[in-house]
Amino acid sequence: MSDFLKGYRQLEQQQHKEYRYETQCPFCSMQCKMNLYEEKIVHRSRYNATPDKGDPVSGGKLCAKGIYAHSHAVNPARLRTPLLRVGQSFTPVSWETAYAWIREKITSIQAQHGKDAVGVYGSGALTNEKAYLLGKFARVALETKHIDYNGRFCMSSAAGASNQAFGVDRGLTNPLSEIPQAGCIILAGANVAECQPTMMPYFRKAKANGSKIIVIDPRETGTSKLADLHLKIKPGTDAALVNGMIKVIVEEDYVNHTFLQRSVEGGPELQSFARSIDLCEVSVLTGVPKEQIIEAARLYGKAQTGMVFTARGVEQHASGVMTVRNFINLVLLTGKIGKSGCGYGAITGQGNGQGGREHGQKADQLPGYRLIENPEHRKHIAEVWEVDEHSIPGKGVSAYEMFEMMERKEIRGLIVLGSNPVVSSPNVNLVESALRKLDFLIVIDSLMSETAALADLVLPGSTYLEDEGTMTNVEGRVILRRAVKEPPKGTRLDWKILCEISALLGKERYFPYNSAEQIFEELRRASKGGLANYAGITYKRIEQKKGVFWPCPTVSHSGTPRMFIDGKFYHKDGKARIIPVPYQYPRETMDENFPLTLTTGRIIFHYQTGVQTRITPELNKVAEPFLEIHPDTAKKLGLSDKGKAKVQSRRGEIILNVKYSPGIREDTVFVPFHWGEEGCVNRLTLPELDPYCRMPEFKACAVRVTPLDKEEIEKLAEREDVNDRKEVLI
Ligand SMILES: Nc1nc2c(c(=O)[nH]1)N[C@H]1C(S)=C(S)[C@@H](COP(=O)(O)OP(=O)(O)OC[C@H]3O[C@@H](n4cnc5c(=O)[nH]c(N)nc54)[C@H](O)[C@@H]3O)O[C@H]1N2
Ligand SMILES: Nc1nc2c(c(=O)[nH]1)N[C@H]1C(S)=C(S)[C@@H](COP(=O)(O)OP(=O)(O)OC[C@H]3O[C@@H](n4cnc5c(=O)[nH]c(N)nc54)[C@H](O)[C@@H]3O)O[C@H]1N2
Ligand code: SF4
Ligand SMILES: [Mo]
Repeated sequence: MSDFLKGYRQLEQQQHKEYRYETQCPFCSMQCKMNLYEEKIVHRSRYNATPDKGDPVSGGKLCAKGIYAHSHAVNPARLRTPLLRVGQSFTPVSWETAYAWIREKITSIQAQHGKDAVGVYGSGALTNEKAYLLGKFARVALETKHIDYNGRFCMSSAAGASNQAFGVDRGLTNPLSEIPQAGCIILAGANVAECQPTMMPYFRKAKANGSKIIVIDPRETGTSKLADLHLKIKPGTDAALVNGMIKVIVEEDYVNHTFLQRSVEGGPELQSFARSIDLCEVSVLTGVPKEQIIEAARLYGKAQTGMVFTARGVEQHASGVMTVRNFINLVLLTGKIGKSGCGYGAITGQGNGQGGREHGQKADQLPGYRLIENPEHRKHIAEVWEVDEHSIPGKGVSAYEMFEMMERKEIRGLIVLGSNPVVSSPNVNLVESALRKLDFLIVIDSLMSETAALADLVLPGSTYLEDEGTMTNVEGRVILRRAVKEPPKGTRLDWKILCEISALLGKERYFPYNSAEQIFEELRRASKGGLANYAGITYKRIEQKKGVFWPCPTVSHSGTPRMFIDGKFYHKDGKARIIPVPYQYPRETMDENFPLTLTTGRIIFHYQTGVQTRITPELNKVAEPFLEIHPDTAKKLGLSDKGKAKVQSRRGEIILNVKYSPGIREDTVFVPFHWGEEGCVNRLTLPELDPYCRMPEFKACAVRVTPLDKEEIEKLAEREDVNDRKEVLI
């Protein structure tokens, strides 16, 4: 060994350090706890994540995304300095320069065009503290009514339906630990195996206990493999399918009459509506054989206990609220709620999909699920915020509608925290155009997302390793994530950035926090008495109890793992609501030009718009955007497996790799939404919005799929060649 090498080895030994961080995965709503080990050798670090065996939620497991989650946070691609656009490119600038620019932009745009000319766009990935702060930042620092967030695209229809039916919206009415006690489980438009992989053992255990599992999905998935009955439904027809099931439940009398009489409004109307349903018609509409509809109804109806879960497959439709209400109708009609192994669950998606929708980053909302237009609610929050009640702006518009306002130049400046709408919004061609029209776009992100790439100013924010705060998981359990690392040099904590911008606008006295915990303490007071009541939750209690379920009104209250015990709901009269749900067709009709239904969703290795997972080689294995299509359909169209196809809707077109999948319906194709630019499926999706909650119709639009013509093949080859050369240069 040379002297140099010997010296280096010695140095390695001297400087070899090992750290263990107790953290949790930043991705999906399971929020699995983990130990992250860092082995530091001279200037290099090696990381290794292992599950926390004591985690009551994940049962001591992690999926691949969790194992590699640290990769995006410690990635060399991490942004390290504010970047200001100069012409077509970015120039690194100091925080002082960035802040001077921000002050000038915000004050001049608001002076010229009014306070509401600046908007804020938040995220269900943010901690409760940041989501709460962002809502306050918009209303108090910017004094704008325009704030909304990516959760609008996520489970807003389930939230709307739960509020209407139960008078409150908590994703799961029961803890996960009760799943194995359910005699029958319905998973509707939910691909748990890929989207919440560590939740699967609960379903496996249920199955081992004899539970019957019904999966409703147009495709075979990892989840449908578990099913005793897989209803391979036509996208967008779930409400009709449920009507068919309700008919059987009413006619064969699996109805819980005592429960209906005591705890539910609307029972008789639904029962008489059910009698008018024609099962043959339902079968034609949904593409599900009549016998299967009857079997599903009997399995669920006869079971002593049962749980119904919905996810984005049934929720991301322009009639999402009513469809979810029909699934809740099933639950209420049979009285399968409020008991062990009996309940309803909208499986939340983002890490803080639940908490993110409770504390004021929605256009119509104040913290604790309060309503911005309710005078009493405004009064309570004004007191906590120490502002004049009248200074709190009114209700703004929903996420997609904000982009429409930008397109019309009614919103002229936007601040984005924790989202990548250029890839995740429906009809992104409009979103891109709208963002380009802005006088300023500020994006706070730790990585250069497609949206950040369009910004005028990018601020390097924080990741889960640096950011302390609470997240409310899929069960409604509030858990605490401690910060384990200092923000890398040049970056700042998101919540500090918001406080600093508030100070620039002369509002520092309303943002006096020194820690995330102080923000949480204020959130507790703000949520007190609200539906999502966190008043009794403290950091200490969360740590002691491994999470506290809301509502938790006082520090002596033990939290609420199961909702609606004894059939008591949150409407004033204590009753739940059921109503007939006449079937509505998907907004876009298939015709000879656009004959196939496109539905969209996820795969296990990527998270959302892929910003955090595409940069991880281990996760980026399925690197190419693809189109899942039935081989018979593909062959009729002249498409070969692994070849290319052009997919066109009435709004745009993209080119994708073909993936034969005998498990998908022949009239349906599926594309994941994890890629931007040319692979972005949201160039095709349509911006039809649900009338109640403004959820877009991500899960059903009409498309045409064709092979590429000669010219397109040549163009693609040219592009791929350029991309290859780019990689060589890098
Ligand atoms: N790997 C991974 N996990 C994730 C995420 C991710 O991006 N990647 N994102 C997280 C987030 S934010 C969310 S919201 C959740 C989403 O979790 P899910 O909602 O489970 O995921 P999706 O793939 O969007 O949709 C679920 C299923 O709905 C089916 N489907 C499509 N259209 C219809 C329809 O009309 N009716 C019915 N019944 N089914 C239909 C699709 O075929 C798909 O299998 O996942 C979370 N977890
Ligand atoms: N076609 C189609 N479109 C969809 C869906 C679908 O099923 N089909 N699903 C919809 C759903 S359910 C969702 S939830 C949305 C998700 O859509 P988005 O929220 O737009 O997607 P993400 O990839 O999660 O974007 C998060 C961005 O914020 C950054 N980020 C994450 N956490 C933090 C943080 O704590 N601080 C800061 N500063 N930055 C952070 C990430 O680096 C990333 O750039 O997409 C929706 N769009
Ligand atoms: S992505 Fe979800 S299931 Fe996977 S490790 Fe992270 S939190 Fe757990
Ligand atoms: Mo989501």
